Formats: sequence, C-alpha cells, structure tokens
Amino acid sequence: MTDTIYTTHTMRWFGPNDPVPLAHIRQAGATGIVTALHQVPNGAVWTRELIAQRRATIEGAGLEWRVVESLPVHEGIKTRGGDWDALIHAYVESLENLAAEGIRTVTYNFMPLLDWTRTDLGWELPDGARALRFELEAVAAYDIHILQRPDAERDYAPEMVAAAAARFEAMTAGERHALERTIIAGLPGSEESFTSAEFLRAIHTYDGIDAEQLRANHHAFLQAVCPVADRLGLQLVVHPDDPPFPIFGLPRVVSTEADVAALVAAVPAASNGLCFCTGSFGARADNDLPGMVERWGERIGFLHLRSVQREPNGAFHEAAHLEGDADMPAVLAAVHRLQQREGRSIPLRPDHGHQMADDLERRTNPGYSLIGRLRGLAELRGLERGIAAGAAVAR
Ligand code: DNO
Repeated sequence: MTDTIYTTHTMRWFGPNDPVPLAHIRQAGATGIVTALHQVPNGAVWTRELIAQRRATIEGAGLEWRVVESLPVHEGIKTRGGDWDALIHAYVESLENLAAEGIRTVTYNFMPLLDWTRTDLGWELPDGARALRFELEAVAAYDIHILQRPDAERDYAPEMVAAAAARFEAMTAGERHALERTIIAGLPGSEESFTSAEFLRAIHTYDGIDAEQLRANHHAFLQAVCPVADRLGLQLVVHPDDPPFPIFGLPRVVSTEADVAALVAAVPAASNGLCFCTGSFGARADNDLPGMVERWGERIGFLHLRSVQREPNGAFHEAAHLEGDADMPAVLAAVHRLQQREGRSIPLRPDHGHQMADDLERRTNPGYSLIGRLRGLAELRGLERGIAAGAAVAR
C-alpha cells in the first residue's frame, strides 16, 4: 500500500515587514511559505538576485518558498494597453528568474483595478474575535455618494439604491472616510491603492472593456506566457474574483465554474492552472465547491481554504474555517482523493483568519494575523488527517 499524500501546509508571509515572523509560521505547523517581492513595482522584472535573497531568508528559517503570491499582472496587460508587449516581456523574464530559483507555482489574478475588496476589517463576532466583512450596501453607499461614479445607481437594484442613500445619510464624516479607505486604499497583497479621484480616473481606463473583452485580454495574456511557463515547468494559478461578481461597473471573469471551464477551453496549456479559493468562489451559492474540485482538480495547483457565511442582500463575512457555508469536509475529501489519484501534494494555505486572542492587541495585516490563521491551519490539518484515516479504514 502506498503512503498517504497530504497537502503541503503553507502560510502567507508578506516579507520582512510582516509583523508575523517566519519562526512563528513554522511553529504553527507550516513547512512552506507563500510570498511575493512586494517591494518591486508592479510591471518591473523580479531579478534573480532579489528572488535568491528572499529564498535564502525563508530557507534560513527552516521553511521552503513554495508558492509565489502574486506575480501581479499590470493594468496595461488587463486593458491591453500600448505597453502590452513590454509588460509581457517583463512578466516572462520574471517567470524565467523564478524558475531558475526553483519556484514552480505562481499565483496571479485578473481582476480590474481592485484585488480583494471588503467593507469592514474588524467586524466583531459574538465571541469577541474580529472578522472581515463585505456588504454590497456599503459599496453602493460609497460608489453612489462618495465616489459619485456617473450612473452608478444603474448597477444596483432600486431597494439597494434607497438603502445606500439612507446609510450614507446616517454616517459621520469619519465613518465615510473609513469606508473609503477600506475599499480603495489597498488590502494586504493588493498591488494597487487609490484615492477616490484616482480611482474614478482609473475606472475610465476600462471604458469599452466589457466582460467579453476582458476575457479576450485574459486569454491573450495566457497565450503569450503559458508557452514559456510550460517550457519552464511552471504553473500559473489564477485566483478567482473576490467578491465573485462585477463591482464599480468593472467586469469580472473568474467568478464561476463556467468561467473556469471557458478559461481552460480557451487556453488548454498545462501551465494554465487554478488557485482554488473556497472563500472567493464560496461567496456565491451557485458554486458547488466539492464538485469543482472533482471536475477541475487536475488544474488546481494551490488551495486557499476559508469559509464565508453568506448574508442577505449580497453581504458575507468570513466565518471560522470549519464553519460558514463552505462544506469543508467535502472539499478536503475531494482534495484527498485528487492527491492520491494524481500522486501529488498540493500546497494549501489557511486563507485569512479572525483577529483573536492576543492578536486583538497587536498591529496586524487584516485577515493575516497569526493566531486566527494558526487556528485555521490546525483545524484544516486535523480534518485532513481524519479524512485520510477514515479512507484507510474504509479500504
Ligand atoms: C487575499 C488574496 C488575494 C490574492 C490575489 C492573487 O487575501 O487571496 O489578494 O493574493 O488575488 O493574485
């Protein structure tokens, strides 16, 4: 009988400025690190020297740099602007340098302008821990009344427009400012950050780019870089949209299982992979998470596991990893079968976590405090072991 293959347990680390030290990540039970050269401007080449330095830091702490998250895709690639060729060239050079330093998995996203978006970074749960939350009503209040995007109200249902107006009226100046910062100042790992005036201008760079055009631009990007990634033995894993629907009138094209199917059909290259994020996909009730692992497993090169609790009116908050709407046992059972079938270990990270216990008193990156993620990783590891043991008994 062959040995059980488990996922490779990793945690995200934001580099030397991260308040969470590598040693603590190791003590949490991770063997792998997920990180990026956040100091390199978006669009510039990641040099082999800088990659080697970062790798040495990680290995010096007894860990392995397992996944890059993210090698960001510049807006000029997403909009297919005039600098497209030069940006693709730079991206390819970074991929070559990463491969030369032993990296095999590179995460990216294709969301216009904003990466992940939340409206509350410290929403208090009944137990006193703090969670990240998204409310469409708060987005609408910002969009219509603070950003004042032309015709914004057309993108919301009439009841939502009315609720957003009432909400905006009831907010203090300080609350309005805080909401604005939360939405557009850039969450950890997002490579863009805006003021409202800049954001409005940036939105206009997407004039004429609908979902179909964005999809075509995504395919063009992959058609240009996948042949190189294939040759280097690298996998590019796309992170789904978070939230998985259009916001601010900007299209989003990696939100559903049908989007995944279309992407794979358009670019069948082996390097065209998926970062399976149960939190992002799970914000939509029509995404069947365990079924997606069954059907698209061979494309999955990286797992972000977390669970959202969906609320009425397009809102959701991040529940504990084994609570909320995601059927985590079914997801991990599908992952277990996939790994045994394909004979490979997939890197997994506990995505986000509550700010809890001693971390409530600390400066933390929203979603990326240590203790909440440590709890998440411990629960996921335990569940995975239990599933493997149950499968062994059943054999
Ligand atoms: C949020 C993260 C995302 C992710 C990027 C990948 O916590 O999952 O910011 O890193 O979308 O490019």
